[in-house]
Amino acid sequence: MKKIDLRSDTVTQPTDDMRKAMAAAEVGDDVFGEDPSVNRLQERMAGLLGKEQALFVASGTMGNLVSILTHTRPGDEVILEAQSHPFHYEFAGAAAFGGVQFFPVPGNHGILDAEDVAPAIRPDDGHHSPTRLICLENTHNRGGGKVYPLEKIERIRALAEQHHLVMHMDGARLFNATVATGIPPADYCAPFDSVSVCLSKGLGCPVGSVIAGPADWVKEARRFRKRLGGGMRQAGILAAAGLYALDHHIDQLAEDHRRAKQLANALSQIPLFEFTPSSVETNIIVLPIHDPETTPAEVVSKLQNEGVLCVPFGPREIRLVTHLGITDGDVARVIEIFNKLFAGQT
Ligand code: TLP
Repeated sequence: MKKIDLRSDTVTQPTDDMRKAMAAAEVGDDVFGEDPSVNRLQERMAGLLGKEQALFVASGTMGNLVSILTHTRPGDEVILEAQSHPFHYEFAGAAAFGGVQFFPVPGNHGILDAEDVAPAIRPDDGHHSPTRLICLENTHNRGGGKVYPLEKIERIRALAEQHHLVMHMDGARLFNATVATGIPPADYCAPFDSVSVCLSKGLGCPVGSVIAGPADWVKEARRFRKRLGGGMRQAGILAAAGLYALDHHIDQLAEDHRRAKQLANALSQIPLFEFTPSSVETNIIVLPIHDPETTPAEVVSKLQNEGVLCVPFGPREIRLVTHLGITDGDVARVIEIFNKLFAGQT
């Protein structure tokens, strides 16, 4: 039985053409700054994101960590959304390696307004650790792939400037946001001092993320990357996958979004999972389970027995993610299996 893997957009296999591009990559020692493929990827990403320079890093987690370490000093406070990836899934790296404290603020499906952020900014007095950085996530993973409205980001930026704070975007899925809205990546990144973008999610690369910001900031970030053991050598083999993905895999994200919406429309008709399908804006579906007797683990296990993989995503939810490896036929099959297993259940 063919498995249909909707656990994450991280599960993609590199395509044959991507593997060919990797095999043919020109490489050098990147700790010496001599890997032509890494340098090309960094220059290209800096241009796309509208920043002076960019730096290839091993993962999205490393991208956020290096960025936070570069922006802060031990004892600083970072404002981020309460469901954000660094707060939930990054093993408290900023606290463990940087002595940084998080101030998590609940948003609406992961999206914060300036009015939510303002009360979390510490007064400059003898009682509080200084707020230094605001991190926003676009698209928001635990928010169900929500796209950040640019006006909200710009209002938060104005607030940050009033308080002399810097801003970082966890743009693990930034290209999903740009494809969904038509907003160019550089416009989305302009209100931020730094950004982190993953190549290993919807873009379908096996490994890698890129962070970007001002040249002096990237110089410092390069030191933190090395300190964390992230100075890679002939990393051009990986960067070549990134360059290939920028050419071939950005536009297809629209197909992932179309398939996620089709799936959401069908699943929302099953009473057990009823929800507003228009809330699905990109490639992530967070599906609520209404029956208190049915656990996410049970739903996941029943689906797994039929060859459909997804993950529990909270006490009452499961998550399904479309990606490069999911076809229209897969979506039709998943809908069929959901109906077979759950249509009669409320
Ligand atoms: N997210 C993964 C899991 O860790 C939850 C997933 O399957 O969605 N920022 C965001 C918004 C992310 O969703 C992720 C990965 C990361 C950062 C970290 O990227 P990696 O996995 O490359 O360290």
